Formats: sequence, structure tokens, C-alpha cells
Amino acid sequence: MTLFQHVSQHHTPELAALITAIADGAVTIERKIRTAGLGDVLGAAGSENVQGEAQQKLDVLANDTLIEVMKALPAVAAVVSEEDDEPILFADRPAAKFIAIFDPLDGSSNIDVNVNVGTIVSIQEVKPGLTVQEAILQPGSEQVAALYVNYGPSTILVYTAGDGVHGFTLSEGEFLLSSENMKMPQQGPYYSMNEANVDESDKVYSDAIAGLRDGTLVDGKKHGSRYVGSFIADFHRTLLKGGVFLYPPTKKVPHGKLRLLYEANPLSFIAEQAGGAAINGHERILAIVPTQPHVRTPLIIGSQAEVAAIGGLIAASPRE
Ligand code: AFP
Repeated sequence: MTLFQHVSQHHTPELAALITAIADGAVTIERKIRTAGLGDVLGAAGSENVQGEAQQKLDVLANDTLIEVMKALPAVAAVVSEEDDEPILFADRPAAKFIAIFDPLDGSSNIDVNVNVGTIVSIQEVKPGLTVQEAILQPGSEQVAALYVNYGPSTILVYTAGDGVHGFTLSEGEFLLSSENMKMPQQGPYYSMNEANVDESDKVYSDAIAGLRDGTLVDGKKHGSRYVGSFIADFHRTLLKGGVFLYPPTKKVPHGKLRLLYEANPLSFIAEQAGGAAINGHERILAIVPTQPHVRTPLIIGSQAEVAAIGGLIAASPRE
């Protein structure tokens, strides 16, 4: 079954068209990534995004591709990109109801070394009574849909629109259903964190990692370590195998590194729909009301058992 058939069977024609259009954009991005070493698309673009991060040429290309695709859809009221300072509002479409919020190429600093990168998209709706600006800043619990594309050995698209999590594999330009109703294991074998940051974070995080390693934190289960440094790759493994991914606050990034709207919200929606959980240490990610589009958050996401155990440790620890 194709992605288009799947979304058309389960969702409104407008939402089906939107998800399919994003997938078409991902196919264009995928073609550039697959042959990146042969063209002039590797390396830095010489610019910085609003977060002060160096933009890669492929960041710019992926961003332009998704914006073009969204512009062509009359149902889209605005696009909000991690790469752009301000949301782009389509003011000439008062009846348009969707807002596409995206990180066009997550993990892009990994492109030059041929490691997985991804596209992440969150869809919000302009509900009656809300302005577009207000709709952009709704909590993640209000998302209509979320999806990511993992450009890895296979290119996999995973989406939820609130009725389970479904995976599709790219084959000859078409996303074909490969895993329906994906479930995250309730407990898993790995933790995933940039451990170089462990002394830069509150002690509770080093205690959590020590407890995962020696088996004292979750049911005597000793966890192994996996960290790609590309969130989509680390999340996709966590979805399939279980365990936990953490990016805590550090001295360098006291509010966390990952972005609430572009990264944490969509993947938390997918995690919860698959039976997993996601918190910022103190509260559910999907309950956080964003103050501005580029806001960051600490993130603990993965299997129920690991997320609950780390959340419990944080709740019991004195605030530093
Ligand atoms: P880039 O897009 O700049 O490569 O950042 C990737 C990312 O936001 C996310 O994909 C990773 O999980 C995280 O950063 C890795 O951060 P560290 O390099 O600090 O571990």
C-alpha cells in the first residue's frame, strides 16, 4: 500500500494531501542526499540560522524544497522552519487551516561523514477563534499530525495523525507501507546520550546513566550505550528497540539543545502514539505551552519504564 492510499483511507482529503506533499518534498531531498558527494551540495553554506548554527548547503536546499511544496498547497496557512528567523504566513489564505512546522534537515552536521540525517514535521491546526500566530504556539498535545523521514540505509517515513504510528519505506520514488501500528517496547536495551556532557549537567543525570549501566535503575536491566548524534537516527532506533534518549540541560545549553516545536513535539507525539513517553524532566513534553517558535527544551524520550524511572529520580532529587 502506498502512503497516499494509507492517508487517504484514514484521514481527510486535505490532511492526506498535506502528508503526501511533504513526502514528495522528502523524495526530492533524498535524491540530493544520495548523491551529495558528487555535486556541489556538501559542506557549509557560509550562513548561520537564527540559533547561531552554521547552515549546511543541504539545510538550505531542504528548507527551500519544503517551503516550495507547502506554498503550493492552499490548505497551508503558514510554515515555520527551524532555519528561518520568522514564520512565513500566507496572508492571502484566510480559510487555510494547517501550519507546517519543520526541521528540514536534522543532524545536518553529519552529512559530510555520510551518517543518517532526517526531516521532521509537526502539523498544527488554526482552530476557530485562534489567530495563525496563536495556533503556532499551541502545545504539542494539539498537533494534528507528526512525521519524520530517516535518510539511512533505507529511507523510512514514519507518521502519526493520532491513530497509531505507521512506517513506510521509499522504493523507486514511492513510500510503501512497511510497518503498520508500530509499538515501542515498554523497556529497552539502550540509553542514548552525549556522555561528554555528563559532568556539565545536574548530578541526577549522571546518577541516571550510572543506574542504567549497572542495572539498578530499571528492573535490574543493564543498558548498553548507543549515540549517533543525529536525533532522527537515535530516535528511530529507540522507537524500534526501546530504551531512552536524553538531552539534558548543560552548562552550555541550560534550556536543553533540542527545539520544542521542530524536534521534541513531533517525536513526542509519535513516541506516545507508539506507547512510549516523553518529558522535559518535570513535565510531559506535549503539555508545554511554547513561548516562541525557536524555544528549546531538555528532553527524555523513549520507553515507558526508562522515562518513568529517570523522571522519578529527577522528582526525588534536590534542584541544583
Ligand atoms: P545538527 O543539526 O547541528 O547536526 O544538530 C543535531 C542535533 O540537533 C540532533 O540531531 C542531535 O541529537 C544533537 O544535535 C546532537 O547534539 P550533540 O552534538 O551536542 O550531542
